[in-house]
Amino acid sequence: MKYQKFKDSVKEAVARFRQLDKKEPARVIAHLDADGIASCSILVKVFNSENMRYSISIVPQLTTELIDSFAKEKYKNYFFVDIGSGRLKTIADRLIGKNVFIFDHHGIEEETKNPAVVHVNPNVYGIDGGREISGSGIVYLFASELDPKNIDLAHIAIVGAIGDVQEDNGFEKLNDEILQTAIERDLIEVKRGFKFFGTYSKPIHKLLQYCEPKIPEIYGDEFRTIEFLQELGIPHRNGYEFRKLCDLTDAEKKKLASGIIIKRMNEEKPEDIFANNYLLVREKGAFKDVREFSTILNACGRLQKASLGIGACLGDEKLKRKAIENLSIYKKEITGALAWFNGNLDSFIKGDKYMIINAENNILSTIAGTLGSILSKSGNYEKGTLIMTMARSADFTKVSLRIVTDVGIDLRDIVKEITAKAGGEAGGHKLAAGAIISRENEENFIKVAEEVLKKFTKAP
Ligand SMILES: [Mn+2]
Repeated sequence: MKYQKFKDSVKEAVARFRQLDKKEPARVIAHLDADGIASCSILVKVFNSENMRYSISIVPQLTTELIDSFAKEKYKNYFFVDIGSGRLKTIADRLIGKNVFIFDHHGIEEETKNPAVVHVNPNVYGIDGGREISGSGIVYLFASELDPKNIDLAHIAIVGAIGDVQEDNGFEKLNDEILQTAIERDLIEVKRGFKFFGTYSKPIHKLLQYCEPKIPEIYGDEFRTIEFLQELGIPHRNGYEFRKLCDLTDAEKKKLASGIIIKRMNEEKPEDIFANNYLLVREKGAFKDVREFSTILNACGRLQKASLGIGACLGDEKLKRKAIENLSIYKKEITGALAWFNGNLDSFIKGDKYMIINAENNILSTIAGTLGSILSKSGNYEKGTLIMTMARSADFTKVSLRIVTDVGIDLRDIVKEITAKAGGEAGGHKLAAGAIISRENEENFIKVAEEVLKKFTKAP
């Protein structure tokens, strides 16, 4: 029943879309992560086939100020993808006289009665938008309802869902339906294989040296990694070229798997090195593996090169190459952010189970959250530790909050409590929340944040 209602809302959106004057250019606002860019790409494909013009903005979060600036623009038709529900009422109240479409799977601010707003969100019907479908999944359902030829974009929705970490040994419900369609259409194949990242892009010894989960004894040591491969009888080179994990024969992969499991014998789950690999049938290289594809999109969004990511989703070979180059720039940014962090350990605010890091202009504001995520997974902090990172963009300061393993605390509640007292606008969800504040407010915000973080981490 709830699925039927949700799908009816998609049909309703299609009916409303058909009534639009297609000569009017569309205004698209998307979230800057992989799912946002994937959502945007599907919509662009729709606009292209309808001969519609469009203008795109990729944003980290929707502040009231930003919504007001969109409202002032002369467009008539607005599309918010993978973003918008968290500000539903504000958008509805401020984009007066506009047609507004919101395709989102995030939590909803407050329902609106404004009939000019078409809101498609599974959470409205009690479907879990965190697990069952991504923003790009919703845009895909819309696109394929509008024109069945768009069913051939099903794989893009899976790239978005993987980007939003909705895969866990397979997909649930709506995502799984989309995956099955992608398999039937020969767009994706699912193979059980190593869970390591970089099968199609990294030299095998580089991959194993730093892979997750780690391989004891060889971790971080290039020489011992090559030695390990030699002992297994697996050449890491073919002539002058380094081999990749995807180049290994099945027999070599089996030898490698048992070699790794033996090295991991003292770990909790030595054999925890396999996962489903989602492979795009028509792609090769770094775009073959959906996880690598979504990482590239994420990098494009965070370096303000979303157009490269959109081009890659639409199959433009030149933009794909540029998108890969962009990934290495992104990796350098992250390496730089970690180096800055490690060089300034004494300058952070550290509490019993919280830490506040204000990077100011030392890292990109778009990777403040990434730094927090990496630190929270580093194994260097106690379970339940709250990590708040801050960094400046040209016009605001971005705040991100992460936690070391999920202990049931809702990070969005914490950020909301801080912004209620200190100002700024909160966003995000349970395990990755954030805020946008003014630069002048940093000092005051940190003071309030410290009290609130203290309160949330106090032993009961
Ligand atoms: Mn999303």
